[in-house]
Amino acid sequence: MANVVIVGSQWGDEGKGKVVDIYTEHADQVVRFQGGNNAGHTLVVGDEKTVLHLIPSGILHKGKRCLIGNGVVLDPQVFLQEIKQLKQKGYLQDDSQLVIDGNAHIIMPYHKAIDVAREKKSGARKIGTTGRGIGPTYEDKIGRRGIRVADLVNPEIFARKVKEFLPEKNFLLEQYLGVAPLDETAILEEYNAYGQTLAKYMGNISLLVNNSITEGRKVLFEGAQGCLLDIDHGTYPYVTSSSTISGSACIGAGVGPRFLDQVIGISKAYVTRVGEGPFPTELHDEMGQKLREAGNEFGSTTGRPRRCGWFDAVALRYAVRASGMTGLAITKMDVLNELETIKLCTAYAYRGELLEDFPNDLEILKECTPVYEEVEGWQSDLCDATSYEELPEKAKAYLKKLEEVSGCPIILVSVGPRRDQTIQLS
Ligand code: 2SA
Ligand code: GDP
Ligand code: MG
Repeated sequence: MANVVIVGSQWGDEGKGKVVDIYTEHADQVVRFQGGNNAGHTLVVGDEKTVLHLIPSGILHKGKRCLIGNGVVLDPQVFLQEIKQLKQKGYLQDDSQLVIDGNAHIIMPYHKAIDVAREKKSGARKIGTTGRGIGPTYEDKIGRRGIRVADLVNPEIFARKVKEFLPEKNFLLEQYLGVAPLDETAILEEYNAYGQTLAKYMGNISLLVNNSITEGRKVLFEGAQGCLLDIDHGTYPYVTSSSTISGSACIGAGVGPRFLDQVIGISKAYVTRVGEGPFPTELHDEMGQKLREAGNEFGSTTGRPRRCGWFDAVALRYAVRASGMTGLAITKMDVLNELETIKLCTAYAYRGELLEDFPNDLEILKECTPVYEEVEGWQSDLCDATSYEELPEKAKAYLKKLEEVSGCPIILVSVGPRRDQTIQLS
């Protein structure tokens, strides 16, 4: 296997965690390069379910190095808690398996407080964030007033930065957002303790990744959220605050684009979205409810019910283009098992026009309605299928159709949450 970037090709929760876990077998290192603990990546091995928010989804494989790149924003409390839980389950017995880049930015208590208070104040205009402080942390990174992992592990620098930044944050919290200010001493005490525990995991990810590639070892880059949540290419402002497309792997891990060989986009056999923002194929009826129940569509981080809708080829073609996808993994085929007929959107209708390309103007997207094709369902259980040949003809026909309308080859099909419920086509 080559160096592979895995990204979500919808609005997140496509099953990236599961696919990364499977591909880890062929890789030496797995790197997260953007986002933070807004992500929830679920792995199911046998009967054991693990939900990861920060630590790369390769961590269940002994001896595979898991790296958190400079592009990630890190909540140290969540990071340490995740380490503890993995160790309790018998994973991560060797601490050198996990490395976090010194330049990754720290999510501070004021970032979380600002995120939550801003959403509350926005009322109906809210984004529907996870409330984990992601946006405010990236704002400070770009504004050059961030605190990085390397600062956190150095108590002097950390104290100087907190003293410098906290008054402005408290002013915003108290005077504009109307919530309680935060106490400097309490922050220093809590975060100094995190810094000490975390120090042993700090390293230089760009160096580790590039050395590995130069030595001919393979690297898997694990994206979080999905292409349509990208800060530049997504449905702005209803997006996350990082770049979620494949190119982000270069920036968030410090590696040149010439080393990225393949880009695998993960897509459900239908679509979900959590949070606000336009979603042309959303189903507000019983069918939407049915998909939510059959697919257990609830946020892996917040538990929020996910909005559900039919497969959207217009959005997928856009994601394939923006990320330069070389292959698709189609997940959750089994969720459609019982349906008599299945719809898929192949174009949008907009003021009497037919749009085949995803509009990059949100005002247009908001008015788009889906143009559907309808196909017959297979109405049988796919959960135990272990090869493409075993799939019912109608399931194969649906996959062929998805391939045709997305313009990208399907290389993996997932028929259940477990690791073994996976069919690899190439
Ligand atoms: P944020 O918190 O600033 O990143 O939120 C901004 C938007 O990004 C969406 N977002 C997500 N969408 C899908 N899944 C995500 N992870 C969790 C999961 C979500 C959960 O795995 O289920 O548990 O609710 C994720 N993270 C961010 C978010 O909904 C906003 O639309
Ligand atoms: P991620 O953020 O892209 O890693 O996805 P999440 O973990 O947030 O959400 C995907 C959910 O679908 C998780 O609960 C997975 O266990 C589950 N899942 C993944 N693939 C399949 C599949 O093929 N079938 C079913 N039924 N569930 C799946
Ligand atoms: Mg998720």
